[in-house]
Amino acid sequence: MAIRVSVGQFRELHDEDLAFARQIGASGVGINKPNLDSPAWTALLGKQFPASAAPRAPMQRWEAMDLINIRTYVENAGLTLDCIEGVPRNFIEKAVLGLPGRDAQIENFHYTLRSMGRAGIRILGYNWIPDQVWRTTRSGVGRGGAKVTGYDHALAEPVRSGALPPQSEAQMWDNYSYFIRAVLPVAEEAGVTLALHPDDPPVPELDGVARIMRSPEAFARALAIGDSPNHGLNFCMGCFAEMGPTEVYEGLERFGRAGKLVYVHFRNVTGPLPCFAESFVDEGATDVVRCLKILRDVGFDGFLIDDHVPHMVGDTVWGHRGRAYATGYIKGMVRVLEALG
Ligand SMILES: [Mn+2]
Repeated sequence: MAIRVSVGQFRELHDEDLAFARQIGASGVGINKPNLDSPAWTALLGKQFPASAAPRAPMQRWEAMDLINIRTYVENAGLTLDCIEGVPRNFIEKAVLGLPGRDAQIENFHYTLRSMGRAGIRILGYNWIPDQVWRTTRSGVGRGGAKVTGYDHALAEPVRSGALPPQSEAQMWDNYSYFIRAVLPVAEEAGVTLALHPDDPPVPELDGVARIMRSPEAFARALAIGDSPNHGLNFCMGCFAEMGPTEVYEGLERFGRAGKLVYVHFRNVTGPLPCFAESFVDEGATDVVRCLKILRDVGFDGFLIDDHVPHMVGDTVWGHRGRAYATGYIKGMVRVLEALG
C-alpha cells in the first residue's frame, strides 16, 4: 500500500504548524485557499512594498516565485507540499457564476496553473460551489460535548438572500463546461492536476442557485466534460456520505477503479441529507475501515487528509486536538491494513 497521510487546511503557515504536522506523523501538508496578500503570507514570503504605494488591488493570480518559496518552506521542515486546496474565491467566482469578467479570470487561472507547474506543486483542488459551504449550526454537540457543525435542509432551503444572481442547473453546467474546457489544456501543459470537490451540502439548490456537483452521476459527467489525465476528484467522504447511505462506498469503488481519485478527504458524518452533523472519524454513518479497504483494493496511491474535524476540549481554532486524533486514527488504520495485507 502506498497510501500517505497528510494534514492541512492551513490558511496560513507558521513554523509551529509544520512542527505539529511532523509531530503527528503526517508525510505532507495541504494548504487551503491561501490569501497570499494577508500579513502572515506577506511576512513569510518576504515581500516588501514601497511605503508610498497606493493601496494594492486584491491579488488575482499566483506568482511562481511565491509558490516556490512556500514549497521550499514546507520541504525544509521535512514535509511535502501535497496540494493547494483551492484558489481564493475572487480568483474564479465570475467563472463559476458565468458573469462578465470570467474570461479575464480564466486567463489568470492559466497563469496560476503555469506558476504552480514552475514551482513543482502538482495538485490544485477546486470546487464548483457558488458561494461557500453551508451549515445551519456551527455549535452542534457531538460525542462527549465536542463542538461540531451541522446542516438541516429544512432551515436552509427557504433562504433567499439575493446575494447571488439566480442560476439554473443548466446554466451552472454551461458555466462549468466553459471553464473546465478552457483550463485543462493549460493544466496538462503545466503538469498540474485539478481535483474536484463536491458541493457541500450536496443539495439541488440553495439561495436561488443550483448546486450541480452533488451526486456520483454529476462527477461522472464532470469528468467526461473535462476528460483529461490531469483531472480527477478530491473525493470528500463526508460529502458523499451526505448524498446517501451507499454513495461513499460506491463512489470510492467507481472512481477509484477509473483512476480518478487524486486525493481523499477522509472524514465522517452522522448520516445522509436532509440532516447531518460532523462526527469523529471513528463514529458516524460511514464504515471508514470499509472505505480504506476499497482504497487499497483499487490501488489508490494518493494521500488522505482529515478535512475538518470536531473541536475537542481546549482545542484551537484550527483544531490541533481534533486533527491529532483524526490523523493518528487514520495512520493507525493504514498501518494495520498494511500489516494484515
Ligand atoms: Mn471535504
